[in-house]
Amino acid sequence: MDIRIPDIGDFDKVSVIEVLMREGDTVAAEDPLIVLESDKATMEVPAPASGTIRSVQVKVGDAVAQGDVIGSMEPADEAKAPETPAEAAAEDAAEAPAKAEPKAEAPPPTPAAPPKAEPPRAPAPPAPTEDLPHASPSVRKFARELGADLRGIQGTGPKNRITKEDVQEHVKSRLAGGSSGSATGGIPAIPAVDFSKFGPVERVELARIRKLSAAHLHRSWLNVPHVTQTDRADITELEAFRKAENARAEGPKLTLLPFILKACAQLLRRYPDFNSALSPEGDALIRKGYVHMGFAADTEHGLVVPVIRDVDQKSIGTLASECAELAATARAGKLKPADLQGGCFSVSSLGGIGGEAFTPIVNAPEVAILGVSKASMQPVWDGSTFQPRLLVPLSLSYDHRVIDGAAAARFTTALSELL
Ligand code: CAO
Repeated sequence: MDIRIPDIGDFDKVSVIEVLMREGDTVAAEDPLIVLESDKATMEVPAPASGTIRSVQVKVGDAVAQGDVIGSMEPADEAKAPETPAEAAAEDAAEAPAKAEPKAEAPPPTPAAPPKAEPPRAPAPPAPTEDLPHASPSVRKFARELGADLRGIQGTGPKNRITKEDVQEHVKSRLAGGSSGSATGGIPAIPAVDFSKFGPVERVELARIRKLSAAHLHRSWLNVPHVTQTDRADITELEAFRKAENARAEGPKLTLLPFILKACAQLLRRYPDFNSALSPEGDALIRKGYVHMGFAADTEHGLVVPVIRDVDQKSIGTLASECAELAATARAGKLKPADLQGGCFSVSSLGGIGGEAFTPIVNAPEVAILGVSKASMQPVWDGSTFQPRLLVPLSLSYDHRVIDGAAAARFTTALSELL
């Protein structure tokens, strides 16, 4: 049977960039035979049936269109009883291509095979073009042999082409149980895009901290069913107190953060599920008898979350000093591993920057994180009139496997009252 280019969409002539079949090859239906590349993308032309390639009538660089013959094949005789001697003959023919020509012209061997007068079975439509990342023919073949899906591999070659080394690294990482940073666990990868096709681009390597936090955030995001409960706390009196304390110019500068840490610490004692972790088997809660809390600090190298020990036992002033010290150490890139460990709950404050709400990612294995946005004056109805009050938006994200919505609403309500 002739092997023809199937429907390839609106393309007139498309370049052949790879020929994967050779005369005498035994192929299974849907095996890729050649690879085409248009100015938009790449697509594979699959074998219309299982069988043996008899001739290849196309080479790299040719331009082809729908219906063009690119070769011929002898379909495997599926209907034929396995014991028929013809099968052995076909195998012989595969090993002796010179003798194969007459066989290719022979009438279909069994009625089950498509009659010669009919068009060959329509090949499956080519894979969606944008999905296929850039890689050379040999790399594609190499990846296929190793069973690696190119769509899960980030190319490091020119224009993000996937190299043989990228495939090797990917396979090594999968064998080691790691992630290459792309798709894992059946999650479809985001197709690699050659952005330079659309304009100038520049590659900037990620800082080590960003790579580490990226992997950690991705893990949390994938593992934890997140819900975010929002609320607003009236901190008018707290703000007056904070300003008065700061005006006395004694002790460390008080921002809102130490007050929030202190209030959350009390609530972690009151609602111990928030101060717990899910056991690895997911069948128990490990409740912690200590209250260590992390706070997100923005540094030029990326996000870090230093941990303050025993927050429930420290004064606001001590917490303010420790926050300032840890934030400065973080920004100097001098945190020690111990400064980042042991947290039970995290606070991410973007209040000094702006925003009304956000959905922080739970810092797993912790089970909740509080996001704090920028406080602003708002009119609040007191029963007879609107009063100008300072409200701070709170966004509590939690692991819904451990915490119910009602518990989360109780937590934010109690936090508002405490503040
Ligand atoms: N609403 C209004 N103003 C606020 C505020 C809030 N919720 N929180 C802080 N501010 C004010 C502070 O009072 C301070 O103002 P004054 O100088 O007039 O007193 C100013 O904003 C700057 O505060 P700060 O950010 O330096 O101090 P902080 O204690 O609030 O926060 C730290 C310290 C380390 C948490 C913060 O600097 C930081 O890095 N925040 C970013 C955290 C982050 O990146 N989170 C996202 C993680 S997920 O990507």
